[in-house]
Order: sequence, then C-alpha cells, then structure tokens
Amino acid sequence: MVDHTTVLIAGAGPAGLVLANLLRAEGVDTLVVERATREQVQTRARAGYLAPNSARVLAEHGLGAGLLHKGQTHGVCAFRGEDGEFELDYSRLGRGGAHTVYPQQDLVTDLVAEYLGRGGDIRFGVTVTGVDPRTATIRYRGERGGEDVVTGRFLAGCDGGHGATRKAVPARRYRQDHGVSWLAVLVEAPQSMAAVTYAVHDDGFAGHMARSPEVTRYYLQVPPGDDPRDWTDDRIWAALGTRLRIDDFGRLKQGPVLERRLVRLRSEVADPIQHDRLFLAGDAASLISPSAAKGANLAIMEAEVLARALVQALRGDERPLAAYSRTCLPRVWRAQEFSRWMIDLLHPPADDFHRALRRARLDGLRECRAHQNAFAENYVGI
Ligand code: RFL
Repeated sequence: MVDHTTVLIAGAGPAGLVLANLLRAEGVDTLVVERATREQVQTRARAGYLAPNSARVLAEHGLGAGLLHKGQTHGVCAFRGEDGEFELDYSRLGRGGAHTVYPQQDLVTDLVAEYLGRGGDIRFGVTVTGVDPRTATIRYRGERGGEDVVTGRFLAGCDGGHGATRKAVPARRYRQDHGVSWLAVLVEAPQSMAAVTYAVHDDGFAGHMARSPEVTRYYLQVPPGDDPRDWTDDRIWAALGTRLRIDDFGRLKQGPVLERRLVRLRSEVADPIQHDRLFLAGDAASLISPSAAKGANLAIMEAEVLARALVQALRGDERPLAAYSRTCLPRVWRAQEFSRWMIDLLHPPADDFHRALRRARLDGLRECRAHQNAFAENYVGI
C-alpha cells in the first residue's frame, strides 16, 4: 500500500518538528517519520543555547511556552586565560540580544506534544531506506521489519548528519575536519559560574555552559581519537580544575558525570540543499562544529524559511521554494565563518607565535568596542 501526504518529513529533531508544527498551523497535511523511539528523541541531550531568532520563531508560532517558563536568559560570556578573566555582556553589545538556555531534549518534547495536539501524524521507529526526490517518495523499514512506501507532494529531509535524504541531493559538498576533538560532558551539578566560560590553557581548551538548574555541560579539548572511557570522573574534574584555573577563580560545583562523548569538530555544507521535490534542513543540510552553538539555531531558521516557502508553493507560487538554497546558504556560511573563528581563538597550534596571536585576539575582545560589537552580532545573530 502506498501512503500519501502533502509534506513528508524525515526526522523528528528540531528541524523536522519545527517545520511540521509550522505547516500544521497552516492546515497543511504532514507526516513525520523518525528512526528512533519517542522516548529516545525526548531524552537525547545536545544543544542548549537558543539565539533570539530561534526564540522568536518558537514564540511567534505558539511553540515557546516551555522555553518561556523554564528557559534561562543568558547574555554574558567570559574568557579565562593566563592574563586573568574578562566578561562580555553581549546582550548590550552589537544589536543586543541574549540566549535562552533550554535543553534540546525539552524543546523536542514540547514540539512533539504540540504537533500531536495539532492533529499531526508521526511514526516512530521507522527508518528511511530509500529516497526519490523526483516523486517525493520514501521507502522505509518499520520496527517489525518489512518495507513500505510513502509519498508526498514535497519531501523535507530533516534526518540529521547521518540520515538518508542528504545522499539523494546531488550537491557540491564543502567538508572540513578542524583537527580538534572535544570531550563533551554532562554533569549532575548546578553551574559553577554565572556565565558561559571559555578557558584557554596550554593543556587545551575547557568550556563551561549552563543547561538546567541541575545539569551543567563542560567541554574539554582532548587528543583526536581519545576513548571517552579513559576519562574517569576524577580525571575530568582534575583537567577542568587546571584549565578553568580554580586556584585563581574558585572551585567547581562537582557532581556525577552523566554522559561523556567525543565530538570531532567538523563542518560540511551542501550547495544546493534542494533537488526536485526534496528540501534539506538542519544537520541534513549542513554540519557545523558546536564551537559557536549554531547547529540547532540554523535548523530552526531553515525550518521557518522552508515552511513559508512550502505554504506559498501550495498556494501556487513556487518562487520562494526555488530560492530556498539561495536564501539559507549565506547565513549558513556566516555561521561557519564565526564558528571557525572561535575554533582558531580557542585552540591555536601549540607554538609561541600562535599563542601570541591568541593573546592579541583576546586583547582585542577585552579592550576594543568594535571587536566586541562584531563578536556579539555573530554570537547571537546570523
Ligand atoms: P537531529 O537533531 O540530528 O535530528 C535528526 C533526526 O532524524 C532521525 N533520523 C532518521 N529518521 C528516519 N530515517 C533515517 N534514516 C534517519 N536518520 C536519522 C534521527 O533519529 C533524529 O531524530 O537534526 P536537526 O533536527 O537538524 O537538529 C540539529 C541539532 O540537533 C544540532 O545541530 C545541534 O544539537 C548542534 N548543537 C548545538 N546547537 C546549538 O544551536 N546550540 C548548542 O548549544 C549546541 N550544542 C550541539 C551542541 C551538538 C552537540 N553534538 C552532539 C554534536 C552540543 C553538542 C555536544
């Protein structure tokens, strides 16, 4: 049997779920197919820092209740190094704007509930195995095995960086492995500092980011290929203590390590991000290193652009849909440029020349209003 819908969406992450909700609000028939179970998508801890544009999209479309009630506003970040610490109140720099810190799994939970409440159809435990962009058809395997086919008027590929739809878009792919790996750690403890803190140290970068009142994210630069299992709780706290210079700035609030995973900092941008009736959004369209916390924000931006274009196409005007790649890609590249700038700032090669350049960059950020404004614009905006 072949199922039909209007917009078929592969993947129930931030990109797919925002798109699905925006389309349902316009009365468009949608079907979301998702490989994982509902429980898995609602517990997968990843992003936390949502930029003002993401908060606007969610609030404007009635998807921001959880974010407004439980999210924390953060507008200050700090840099720590051998010359001490300085803070940037980026909410008062550039055009202004703060992040809302709201764990991605909570956002996904809200978006699933809202979509189902709007009468949306979502099938969990379903893996896309084949994609035909010309007919907007996918072949999929359900939890109990056996293949089925579903077709739409349009197909949205929101199945992330390892999904099936991205392979069906013939595109030029710009790939970069930044040569840096982070141990991404979640600990059951409140945040230790009021601000996001980026620590530069000869042992490597360390970062501190809020997530919720009970859970904090830390990052540690580690040699590429390190096995996360070799990083015991004690070893993690010792490295964080050294790099975050607790002797100068005070102790960290410790708790059990809930999750440790290795993240290779890499980028991949496809151009174009559409082919025939297939349109990619989020990590399926481009991957960005988490150094500037942009991935989920790009996913939400693209979901909004795509939702508008699809609604117009269904009303007879396909021009915005034809321009989808051209609309999104300049913003994707600006985010890539800033995230690469952050990588250079936080992980310079270990030689005297690059260490001195890093100090000059930090001096610029500490002392020069024009540098601070540019940083703030890039940090919260795209
Ligand atoms: P997702 O969230 O990966 O969702 C894709 C969904 O597709 C499903 N799927 C399939 N379904 C059916 N058939 C198949 N063949 C399928 N293959 C995959 C998957 O199960 C999944 O549910 O992609 P989306 O929606 O594009 O969202 C992207 C964001 O998740 C990602 O960019 C961010 O998490 C990146 N990121 C951050 N972004 C921010 O904006 N701010 C942050 O603070 C931030 N912190 C982070 C991050 C990413 C991290 N990691 C894990 C790389 C911190 C970390 C540690």
